[in-house]
Amino acid sequence: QSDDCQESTRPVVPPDSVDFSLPVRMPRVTPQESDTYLCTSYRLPVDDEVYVVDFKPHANMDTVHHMLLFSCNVPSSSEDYWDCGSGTCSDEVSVLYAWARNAPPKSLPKGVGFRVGGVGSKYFVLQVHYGDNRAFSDHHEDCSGVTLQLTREKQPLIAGIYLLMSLNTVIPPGKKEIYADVACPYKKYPMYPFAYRVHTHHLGQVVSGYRVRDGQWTLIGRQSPQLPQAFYPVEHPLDVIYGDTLAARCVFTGEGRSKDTYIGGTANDEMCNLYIMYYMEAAHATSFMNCVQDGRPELFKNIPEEANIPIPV
Ligand code: IYT
Ligand code: CU
Repeated sequence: QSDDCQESTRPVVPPDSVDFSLPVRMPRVTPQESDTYLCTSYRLPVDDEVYVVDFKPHANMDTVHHMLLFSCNVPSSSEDYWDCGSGTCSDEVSVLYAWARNAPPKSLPKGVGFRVGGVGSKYFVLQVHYGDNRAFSDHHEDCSGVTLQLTREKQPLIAGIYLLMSLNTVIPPGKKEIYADVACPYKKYPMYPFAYRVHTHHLGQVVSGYRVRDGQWTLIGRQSPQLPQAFYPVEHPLDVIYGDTLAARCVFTGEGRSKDTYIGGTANDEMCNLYIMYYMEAAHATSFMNCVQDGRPELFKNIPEEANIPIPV
Protein backbone atom coordinates (compact mmCIF):
# COMPACT_ATOMS: atom_id res chain seq x y z
CA GLN A 1 0.00 0.00 0.00
CA SER A 2 1.30 3.43 -0.95
CA ASP A 3 0.85 5.09 2.45
CA ASP A 4 2.81 2.33 4.16
CA CYS A 5 5.15 3.63 6.87
CA GLN A 6 7.55 0.75 6.16
CA GLU A 7 8.82 2.26 2.94
CA SER A 8 8.82 5.88 4.12
CA THR A 9 12.18 5.76 5.96
CA ARG A 10 14.24 8.83 5.23
CA PRO A 11 17.70 8.60 3.69
CA VAL A 12 20.39 9.48 6.23
CA VAL A 13 23.30 9.98 3.84
CA PRO A 14 23.21 12.86 1.38
CA PRO A 15 22.73 11.17 -1.94
CA ASP A 16 25.61 11.88 -4.29
CA SER A 17 24.26 10.47 -7.51
CA VAL A 18 23.01 12.77 -10.23
CA ASP A 19 19.41 11.78 -9.65
CA PHE A 20 18.00 11.04 -6.24
CA SER A 21 14.70 10.95 -4.45
CA LEU A 22 13.59 12.48 -1.22
CA PRO A 23 10.63 11.25 0.82
CA VAL A 24 8.84 14.12 2.58
CA ARG A 25 6.32 12.27 4.72
CA MET A 26 4.52 12.44 8.02
CA PRO A 27 6.54 10.76 10.79
CA ARG A 28 3.95 8.19 11.91
CA VAL A 29 1.20 10.48 13.08
CA THR A 30 -2.23 9.68 14.53
CA PRO A 31 -4.54 12.70 14.37
CA GLN A 32 -6.77 13.01 17.41
CA GLU A 33 -9.75 14.71 15.78
CA SER A 34 -11.31 15.42 12.39
CA ASP A 35 -9.99 18.26 10.24
CA THR A 36 -6.52 18.25 11.70
CA TYR A 37 -3.83 20.10 9.70
CA LEU A 38 -0.40 18.66 10.43
CA CYS A 39 2.91 20.04 9.15
CA THR A 40 6.33 18.45 8.96
CA SER A 41 9.56 19.84 7.52
CA TYR A 42 12.49 18.30 5.76
CA ARG A 43 15.85 19.90 5.02
CA LEU A 44 17.43 19.30 1.65
CA PRO A 45 20.39 16.94 2.33
CA VAL A 46 22.69 18.80 -0.10
CA ASP A 47 23.97 22.37 -0.23
CA ASP A 48 24.26 22.78 -3.97
CA GLU A 49 21.54 23.91 -6.26
CA VAL A 50 19.36 21.01 -7.38
CA TYR A 51 16.11 20.65 -9.26
CA VAL A 52 12.83 19.03 -8.30
CA VAL A 53 11.57 17.36 -11.44
CA ASP A 54 8.79 15.08 -10.22
CA PHE A 55 6.41 14.38 -7.33
CA LYS A 56 4.97 11.05 -6.21
CA PRO A 57 2.12 11.28 -3.74
CA HIS A 58 1.56 8.72 -0.99
CA ALA A 59 -1.78 9.53 0.49
CA ASN A 60 -4.27 7.40 2.23
CA MET A 61 -7.55 8.03 0.44
CA ASP A 62 -9.57 7.20 3.56
CA THR A 63 -8.00 9.83 5.77
CA VAL A 64 -6.24 12.52 3.73
CA HIS A 65 -8.33 15.38 2.36
CA HIS A 66 -5.45 17.24 0.75
CA MET A 67 -1.68 17.78 0.92
CA LEU A 68 0.36 20.88 0.11
CA LEU A 69 4.12 21.03 -0.29
CA PHE A 70 5.85 24.36 0.46
CA SER A 71 9.44 25.47 0.12
CA CYS A 72 11.09 28.02 2.36
CA ASN A 73 14.17 28.58 4.54
CA VAL A 74 12.63 28.92 8.00
CA PRO A 75 9.96 26.36 8.97
CA SER A 76 7.64 27.60 11.73
CA SER A 77 8.70 24.78 14.04
CA SER A 78 11.69 22.53 14.60
CA GLU A 79 9.53 19.69 15.95
CA ASP A 80 9.14 16.45 14.00
CA TYR A 81 5.65 17.62 13.20
CA TRP A 82 3.30 20.32 14.42
CA ASP A 83 -0.21 21.74 14.09
CA CYS A 84 -0.11 23.93 10.97
CA GLY A 85 -2.35 26.40 12.79
CA SER A 86 0.82 27.80 14.32
CA GLY A 87 2.20 28.47 10.83
CA THR A 88 4.07 26.73 8.05
CA CYS A 89 7.12 28.95 7.52
CA SER A 90 8.16 32.23 9.05
CA ASP A 91 9.93 33.53 5.96
CA GLU A 92 8.89 33.74 2.34
CA VAL A 93 7.14 30.58 1.29
CA SER A 94 5.83 29.13 -1.92
CA VAL A 95 3.62 26.23 -2.87
CA LEU A 96 5.35 23.65 -5.05
CA TYR A 97 2.82 20.90 -5.16
CA ALA A 98 -0.77 20.14 -4.25
CA TRP A 99 -2.54 16.84 -3.98
CA ALA A 100 -6.27 16.66 -3.48
CA ARG A 101 -8.56 13.70 -3.23
CA ASN A 102 -10.13 12.68 -6.56
CA ALA A 103 -7.95 15.02 -8.63
CA PRO A 104 -5.48 13.56 -11.12
CA PRO A 105 -1.83 14.27 -10.23
CA LYS A 106 -0.07 16.81 -12.42
CA SER A 107 3.51 16.25 -13.50
CA LEU A 108 6.04 18.83 -14.67
CA PRO A 109 6.74 19.12 -18.40
CA LYS A 110 10.05 17.63 -19.59
CA GLY A 111 13.05 19.88 -19.02
CA VAL A 112 11.25 21.83 -16.30
CA GLY A 113 12.36 21.79 -12.66
CA PHE A 114 11.88 23.79 -9.47
CA ARG A 115 15.24 25.22 -8.41
CA VAL A 116 16.00 24.50 -4.74
CA GLY A 117 19.07 24.56 -2.50
CA GLY A 118 22.04 26.76 -3.25
CA VAL A 119 20.97 30.33 -2.62
CA GLY A 120 17.32 29.22 -2.85
CA SER A 121 15.08 27.43 -0.39
CA LYS A 122 16.57 24.61 1.67
CA TYR A 123 13.47 23.32 3.43
CA PHE A 124 10.34 21.57 2.34
CA VAL A 125 7.29 21.82 4.54
CA LEU A 126 4.49 19.32 4.02
CA GLN A 127 0.97 20.15 5.15
CA VAL A 128 -1.54 17.31 5.38
CA HIS A 129 -5.21 17.99 6.00
CA TYR A 130 -6.68 14.89 7.65
CA GLY A 131 -10.45 14.76 7.19
CA ASP A 132 -12.87 12.41 8.88
CA ASN A 133 -11.23 11.00 11.99
CA ARG A 134 -13.30 7.82 12.09
CA ALA A 135 -10.63 6.28 9.87
CA PHE A 136 -8.29 6.61 12.85
CA SER A 137 -10.56 4.83 15.33
CA ASP A 138 -7.98 2.01 15.33
CA HIS A 139 -5.26 4.58 16.25
CA HIS A 140 -2.99 3.49 13.42
CA GLU A 141 -0.01 5.57 12.33
CA ASP A 142 0.00 7.51 9.10
CA CYS A 143 2.96 8.37 6.88
CA SER A 144 1.27 10.22 4.05
CA GLY A 145 3.40 12.58 2.03
CA VAL A 146 5.20 12.99 -1.24
CA THR A 147 8.43 11.64 -2.66
CA LEU A 148 10.37 14.22 -4.63
CA GLN A 149 12.47 13.24 -7.58
CA LEU A 150 15.53 15.51 -7.77
CA THR A 151 18.45 15.94 -10.12
CA ARG A 152 21.72 17.86 -10.03
CA GLU A 153 21.62 18.22 -13.77
CA LYS A 154 20.87 21.81 -14.78
CA GLN A 155 17.39 22.12 -16.21
CA PRO A 156 16.87 24.40 -19.22
CA LEU A 157 13.52 25.58 -17.84
CA ILE A 158 12.76 26.70 -14.29
CA ALA A 159 9.34 26.26 -12.73
CA GLY A 160 7.78 28.96 -10.62
CA ILE A 161 4.57 30.10 -9.00
CA TYR A 162 2.78 33.38 -9.59
CA LEU A 163 0.19 33.94 -6.85
CA LEU A 164 -2.65 36.41 -7.28
CA MET A 165 -4.65 37.06 -4.12
CA SER A 166 -7.10 39.52 -2.68
CA LEU A 167 -6.36 40.96 0.73
CA ASN A 168 -9.32 43.24 1.32
CA THR A 169 -12.49 41.66 -0.02
CA VAL A 170 -15.55 41.99 2.22
CA ILE A 171 -18.60 39.82 1.49
CA PRO A 172 -21.84 41.32 2.84
CA PRO A 173 -24.33 38.82 4.33
CA GLY A 174 -27.05 37.68 1.92
CA LYS A 175 -25.41 39.36 -1.07
CA LYS A 176 -25.97 37.07 -4.03
CA GLU A 177 -22.80 37.82 -5.97
CA ILE A 178 -19.64 39.68 -5.05
CA TYR A 179 -16.43 39.95 -7.04
CA ALA A 180 -12.86 40.05 -5.80
CA ASP A 181 -10.73 41.46 -8.62
CA VAL A 182 -6.94 41.39 -8.61
CA ALA A 183 -4.58 42.53 -11.37
CA CYS A 184 -0.93 43.45 -11.89
CA PRO A 185 1.21 44.52 -14.81
CA TYR A 186 3.76 41.88 -15.80
CA LYS A 187 7.28 43.26 -16.02
CA LYS A 188 9.59 40.24 -16.23
CA TYR A 189 11.06 37.92 -18.86
CA PRO A 190 8.54 35.74 -20.69
CA MET A 191 6.80 33.06 -18.68
CA TYR A 192 4.77 30.11 -19.84
CA PRO A 193 1.86 29.06 -17.58
CA PHE A 194 1.17 25.32 -17.68
CA ALA A 195 -0.95 24.63 -14.57
CA TYR A 196 -3.07 26.56 -12.11
CA ARG A 197 -4.77 26.08 -8.76
CA VAL A 198 -7.60 28.04 -7.19
CA HIS A 199 -8.32 28.44 -3.50
CA THR A 200 -11.22 29.95 -1.56
CA HIS A 201 -13.19 28.71 1.43
CA HIS A 202 -16.94 27.87 1.40
CA LEU A 203 -18.32 31.01 -0.30
CA GLY A 204 -16.25 30.85 -3.49
CA GLN A 205 -18.22 29.98 -6.67
CA VAL A 206 -15.63 30.31 -9.41
CA VAL A 207 -12.09 31.70 -9.82
CA SER A 208 -10.75 32.75 -13.23
CA GLY A 209 -7.37 33.99 -14.38
CA TYR A 210 -6.47 35.84 -17.57
CA ARG A 211 -3.68 37.43 -19.51
CA VAL A 212 -4.69 40.87 -20.78
CA ARG A 213 -2.75 42.04 -23.82
CA ASP A 214 -3.75 45.12 -25.82
CA GLY A 215 -7.17 45.00 -24.21
CA GLN A 216 -7.71 41.38 -25.17
CA TRP A 217 -8.48 38.84 -22.44
CA THR A 218 -7.09 35.30 -22.82
CA LEU A 219 -8.04 32.60 -20.35
CA ILE A 220 -5.29 30.95 -18.28
CA GLY A 221 -7.63 28.90 -16.11
CA ARG A 222 -11.11 28.86 -14.64
CA GLN A 223 -12.20 26.46 -11.95
CA SER A 224 -14.59 25.94 -9.08
CA PRO A 225 -12.85 26.20 -5.71
CA GLN A 226 -15.39 23.66 -4.45
CA LEU A 227 -13.77 20.96 -6.61
CA PRO A 228 -10.54 19.34 -5.37
CA GLN A 229 -8.01 22.19 -5.06
CA ALA A 230 -5.20 20.61 -7.05
CA PHE A 231 -3.20 22.04 -9.94
CA TYR A 232 -5.10 21.67 -13.19
CA PRO A 233 -3.47 21.89 -16.62
CA VAL A 234 -3.73 25.12 -18.61
CA GLU A 235 -5.86 23.99 -21.53
CA HIS A 236 -4.59 26.38 -24.16
CA PRO A 237 -0.95 27.15 -23.32
CA LEU A 238 0.12 30.77 -23.81
CA ASP A 239 2.98 33.12 -23.02
CA VAL A 240 3.02 36.12 -20.72
CA ILE A 241 5.43 38.85 -21.69
CA TYR A 242 6.62 42.24 -20.46
CA GLY A 243 3.74 44.69 -20.79
CA ASP A 244 0.93 42.17 -20.33
CA THR A 245 -1.41 42.32 -17.34
CA LEU A 246 -2.33 39.30 -15.21
CA ALA A 247 -5.86 39.46 -13.87
CA ALA A 248 -8.01 37.23 -11.67
CA ARG A 249 -11.59 37.33 -10.44
CA CYS A 250 -13.09 35.33 -7.58
CA VAL A 251 -16.89 35.21 -7.43
CA PHE A 252 -18.34 34.83 -3.92
CA THR A 253 -21.83 34.59 -2.50
CA GLY A 254 -22.83 35.97 0.88
CA GLU A 255 -25.97 33.83 0.98
CA GLY A 256 -26.33 31.86 4.18
CA ARG A 257 -24.22 34.27 6.21
CA SER A 258 -25.54 36.69 8.82
CA LYS A 259 -22.40 38.82 9.13
CA ASP A 260 -19.75 40.37 6.89
CA THR A 261 -17.13 37.84 5.77
CA TYR A 262 -13.50 38.99 5.57
CA ILE A 263 -10.26 37.57 4.21
CA GLY A 264 -8.70 35.41 6.91
CA GLY A 265 -7.39 32.06 7.98
CA THR A 266 -10.39 30.27 9.48
CA ALA A 267 -13.11 28.28 7.74
CA ASN A 268 -15.55 31.16 8.42
CA ASP A 269 -13.26 33.65 6.69
CA GLU A 270 -12.59 33.69 2.99
CA MET A 271 -9.61 33.71 0.65
CA CYS A 272 -9.30 34.50 -3.04
CA ASN A 273 -6.22 32.84 -4.53
CA LEU A 274 -5.08 31.94 -8.01
CA TYR A 275 -1.75 30.10 -8.28
CA ILE A 276 -0.24 30.04 -11.76
CA MET A 277 2.50 27.44 -12.25
CA TYR A 278 4.80 28.48 -15.08
CA TYR A 279 8.23 27.88 -16.52
CA MET A 280 10.81 30.39 -17.68
CA GLU A 281 14.14 30.01 -19.42
CA ALA A 282 16.78 29.28 -16.78
CA ALA A 283 19.04 32.20 -17.71
CA HIS A 284 16.59 34.79 -16.38
CA ALA A 285 14.02 32.90 -14.37
CA THR A 286 12.13 34.30 -11.40
CA SER A 287 10.85 31.53 -9.15
CA PHE A 288 8.12 33.25 -7.20
CA MET A 289 5.99 36.30 -7.85
CA ASN A 290 2.78 37.61 -6.45
CA CYS A 291 0.11 40.18 -7.01
CA VAL A 292 -2.19 41.62 -4.36
CA GLN A 293 -3.34 44.75 -6.17
CA ASP A 294 -7.05 45.51 -6.54
CA GLY A 295 -8.11 45.35 -10.17
CA ARG A 296 -9.29 48.67 -11.60
CA PRO A 297 -13.01 48.65 -12.45
CA GLU A 298 -12.27 50.12 -15.93
CA LEU A 299 -10.02 47.14 -16.68
CA PHE A 300 -12.53 44.58 -15.38
CA LYS A 301 -15.35 46.08 -17.44
CA ASN A 302 -14.02 43.92 -20.26
CA ILE A 303 -13.62 40.62 -18.40
CA PRO A 304 -15.28 37.77 -20.34
CA GLU A 305 -18.77 36.91 -19.13
CA GLU A 306 -17.70 33.30 -18.36
CA ALA A 307 -15.81 34.60 -15.32
CA ASN A 308 -19.15 35.39 -13.64
CA ILE A 309 -20.78 32.04 -14.29
CA PRO A 310 -20.54 29.67 -11.33
CA ILE A 311 -19.31 26.18 -12.15
CA PRO A 312 -21.78 23.56 -10.95
CA VAL A 313 -20.20 20.90 -8.75
C1 IYT B 1 -4.52 35.50 2.91
C2 IYT B 1 -4.46 34.43 1.86
O1 IYT B 1 -5.16 34.51 0.87
N1 IYT B 1 -3.64 33.39 2.08
C3 IYT B 1 -3.52 32.31 1.09
C4 IYT B 1 -2.47 32.63 0.08
C5 IYT B 1 -1.08 32.65 0.58
C6 IYT B 1 -0.25 31.60 0.33
C7 IYT B 1 1.05 31.63 0.71
C8 IYT B 1 -0.58 33.76 1.26
C9 IYT B 1 0.73 33.80 1.64
C10 IYT B 1 1.57 32.74 1.38
O2 IYT B 1 2.86 32.77 1.76
I1 IYT B 1 2.25 30.05 0.26
I2 IYT B 1 1.44 35.48 2.61
C11 IYT B 1 -3.36 30.94 1.73
O3 IYT B 1 -2.97 30.83 2.86
N2 IYT B 1 -3.69 29.90 0.95
C12 IYT B 1 -3.75 28.50 1.35
C13 IYT B 1 -2.50 27.88 1.89
O4 IYT B 1 -2.14 28.34 3.13
C14 IYT B 1 -1.36 27.96 0.94
C15 IYT B 1 -4.10 27.67 0.18
O5 IYT B 1 -4.53 26.53 0.36
O6 IYT B 1 -3.95 28.14 -0.97
CU1 CU C 1 -7.52 29.65 2.75
